[in-house]
Amino acid sequence: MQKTILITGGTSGFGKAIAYLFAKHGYNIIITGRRQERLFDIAQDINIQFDGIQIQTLCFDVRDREATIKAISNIDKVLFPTIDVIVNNAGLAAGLGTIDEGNYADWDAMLDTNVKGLLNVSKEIIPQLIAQGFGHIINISSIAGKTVYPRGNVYCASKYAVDALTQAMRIDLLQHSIKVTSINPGAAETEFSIVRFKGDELKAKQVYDGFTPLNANDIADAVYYVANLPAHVCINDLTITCTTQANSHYSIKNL
Ligand code: NDP
Ligand code: 8X3
Repeated sequence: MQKTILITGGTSGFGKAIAYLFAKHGYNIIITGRRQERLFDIAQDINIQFDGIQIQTLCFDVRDREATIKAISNIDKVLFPTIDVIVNNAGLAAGLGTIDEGNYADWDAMLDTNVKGLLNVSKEIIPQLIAQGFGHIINISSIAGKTVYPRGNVYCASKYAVDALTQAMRIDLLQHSIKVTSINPGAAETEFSIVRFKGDELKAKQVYDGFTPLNANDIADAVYYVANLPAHVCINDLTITCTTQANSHYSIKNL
């Protein structure tokens, strides 16, 4: 039977690349995001490029619990009888400043999206995984969830929470044969820094000056690898950086 992957944050960056890669390999795709037009365009393009797969788009904000419940309940059970893989990818950093410079709106956006949004989606999907007796939850954390870096404060805290939740989910879902994996990327050039710097594209570009960062396809490849191992094998935790970045502190730019 054809497998299905649900990817949150499928309108850009990692999520979009994951959708294309899994579609290329014959998975049915469910992508979510807030930007309806992008969801529509991506679904249309995937349908044109890849024959024989089903695709559904769900437009909602993961911070909105009621909208999340409604959207997940709208998944077409006939087209998608199983959910084999879910990638909790929707997330963001908002701002980069010392703790005294932070603002409540940015803190809420990061914690509500990266932590509570991940929980909202997971809570709505996990019953189906339990009923199936299999499934794989892949949480996109970050190297920021492994080591705190200057001015990263609340973003790092949100990713430390993702790391803790990944470990906790793995324990709680062991009895149901559900795999839980954390993928922890280092610097990757997507829309991430444009969002972090609130549309300042020049500032975003400067983050990647002087080295070759990861790109979205690198992370999609890793997700595909961990999602397609034998049933008895689970990669628990995978940290990936570009060759010129050792961790949150050390890269070729600051040696
Ligand atoms: P992008 O900004 O390119 O993509 C983020 C995605 O998340 C978009 O599809 C966006 O969709 C979605 N999203 C954001 N907020 C919400 C929300 N409230 N509700 C629903 N969807 C939302 O960034 P990346 O692809 O780089 O980021 C993906 C994940 O990877 C994030 O969790 C990020 O923290 C993490 N990460 C990124 C790294 C990097 O350097 N790029 C490194 C390590 C981790 P839309 O706007 O349409 O809602
Ligand atoms: C995104 C990568 O290094 O900006 O999680 O935290 S970093």
